[in-house]
Amino acid sequence: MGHSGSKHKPEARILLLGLDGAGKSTLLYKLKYNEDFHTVPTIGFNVEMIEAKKNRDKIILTVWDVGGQIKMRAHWKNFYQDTAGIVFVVDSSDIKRLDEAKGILEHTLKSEHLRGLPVVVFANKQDIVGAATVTEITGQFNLRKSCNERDWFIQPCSALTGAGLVDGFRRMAHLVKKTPEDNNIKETVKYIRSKSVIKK
Ligand SMILES: Nc1nc2c(ncn2[C@@H]2O[C@H](COP(=O)(O)OP(=O)(O)O)[C@@H](O)[C@H]2O)c(=O)[nH]1
Ligand SMILES: [Mg+2]
Repeated sequence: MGHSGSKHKPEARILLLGLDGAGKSTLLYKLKYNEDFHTVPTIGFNVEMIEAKKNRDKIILTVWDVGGQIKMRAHWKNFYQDTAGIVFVVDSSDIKRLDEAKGILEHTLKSEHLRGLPVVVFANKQDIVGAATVTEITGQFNLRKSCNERDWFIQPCSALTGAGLVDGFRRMAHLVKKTPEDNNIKETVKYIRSKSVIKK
């Protein structure tokens, strides 16, 4: 999928969040190129555009990976403006960090800018034996309560094999409501540069 032909389709900005190591970069590259990629920790942000169907129309999801490392978390709020949906990636195999991930998601959802936005939680790394299931994560994260004022969905996936990714983003395309006219990728990049939020 190239950038050409995307000009007249609505865009929706999707925030890709999750702890470091959850699999965000792997997921993005897998989606875009449909092949495994050697990934390095995200410095700053990556963005990919995904064309998805929304009912009979097409919608461009611009998926922003703003990095999950502790030093980057303070910058997340700078990306909240004009966001249409949240994708939260969980390393389901890292049982020891599930509570930490839960805390970060809860904290994120409390942000005023993200009020009412749809959430798709990707229960990633399902290819690993012993990974927490969707049912277990839903319970441990208390998702029914923390997401009770928004549309939400939890998608099992493996960013490594690609299983579940398309389904999850399709779901997101259906859930996003806000598609501001002026929310295009060039304006967003300009905005971020002007604020000098993150320098490459
Ligand atoms: N087994 C397995 N490993 C994964 C999966 N997704 C990501 N990883 C690995 O987890 C590590 C962290 O992934 P990365 O995409 O860099 O995480 P990020 O910090 O959230 O961007 C890398 O070694 C990936 O190869 C998955 O679905 N299954
Ligand atoms: Mg990364």
